[in-house]
Amino acid sequence: MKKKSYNVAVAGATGVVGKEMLRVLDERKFPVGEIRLLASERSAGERLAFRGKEEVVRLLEKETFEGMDIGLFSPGGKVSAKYAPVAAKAGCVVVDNTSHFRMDPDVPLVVPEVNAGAIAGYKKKNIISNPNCSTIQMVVALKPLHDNFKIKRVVVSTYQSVSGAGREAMDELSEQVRNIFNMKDPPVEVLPHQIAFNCLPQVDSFLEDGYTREEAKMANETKKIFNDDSIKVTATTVRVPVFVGHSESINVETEKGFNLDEVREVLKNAPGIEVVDNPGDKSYPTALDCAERDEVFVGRIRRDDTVENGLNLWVVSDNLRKGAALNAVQIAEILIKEYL
Ligand code: NAP
Ligand code: 12T
Repeated sequence: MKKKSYNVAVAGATGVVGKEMLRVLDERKFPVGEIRLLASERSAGERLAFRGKEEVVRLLEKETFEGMDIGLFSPGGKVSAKYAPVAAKAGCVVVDNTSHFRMDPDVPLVVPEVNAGAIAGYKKKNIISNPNCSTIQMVVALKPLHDNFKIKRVVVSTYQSVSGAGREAMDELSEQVRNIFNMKDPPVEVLPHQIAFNCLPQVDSFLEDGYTREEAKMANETKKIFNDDSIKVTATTVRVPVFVGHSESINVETEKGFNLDEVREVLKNAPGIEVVDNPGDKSYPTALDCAERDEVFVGRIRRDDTVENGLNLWVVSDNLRKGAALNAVQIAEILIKEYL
């Protein structure tokens, strides 16, 4: 017998991703029985509203997952590493937003529009990973192109908002702007340099080879999600002084030839995509327009005639929604429909 409702634990509920999870669960009428909001001792005891009711935030501990069916996790990589397996063992299927389990071969890495079928593999560990925000919006846009024209190589540069780095980074941008207008020194504590009126070619930390972890995630996760190691991806990830919404300039080379009308058609018909591309009308996606929206927006569609079968795209999405909370809740919806 199917359950009528499911008990949902939100780990990291007070964070920017966790709060978005609560909004998305409510908006999409997810059949929530009990909701359990979890955070650190810093916020335990605080109240957050869910479906018009005040809920008390509890301390995330080993025992807090008893009786829970689904865990939506965004408490940071270290906390997920420790507690996702605890929740999973207690029978709570975890959808984890951190990078910790993404490349684990026994954990599916899922974007429903691309590889919903992979969810079946959750049974090995009772954990499913949500990909990185920058990867999610890119693979949604690439999926119809890969299906129709087979992608050989991708060169991507990102323009990532500060909300990707959490609540403290958003506060830091606000405070820097305020201080600068008041002739005071801007605080630099969360992001690696001043972000106000600046662009930083660093998201996450550096690896030995000169790439950042964010850049490596985009390449590795894309291969895993498409289940295709032949797709070459090279990325430059950049933090920009935007609060919400990641933008990406994506250059694609395909195996098969295409004409631009076909490209527009397959993008328009693909799930989760909205094409906004009318240059005559100054019409293209921007982060401000895409914030609080669910779709992945694609514009500036044009041929790159410096290579055979080259294409340029501008892809924008709300990193807290499709890039995090919405994708996680979509996974949970498939879980309850097909498996729980
Ligand atoms: P945030 O705004 O800084 O929030 C962090 C949340 O984690 C808060 O609820 C915080 O609770 C909680 N937390 C921190 N340490 C904890 C602990 N020891 N025990 C329990 N809870 C703890 O950050 P965020 O932007 O929401 O992101 C959090 C995580 O999600 C990060 O790991 C990040 O990698 C991941 N993320 C993924 C994507 C994606 O690409 N899919 C996008 C953004 C973020 P307190 O209020 O108690 O501090
Ligand atoms: N460092 O989930 O800082 O892997 O924007 C997401 C966002 C890691 C992740 C960021 C990050 C992740 C950021």
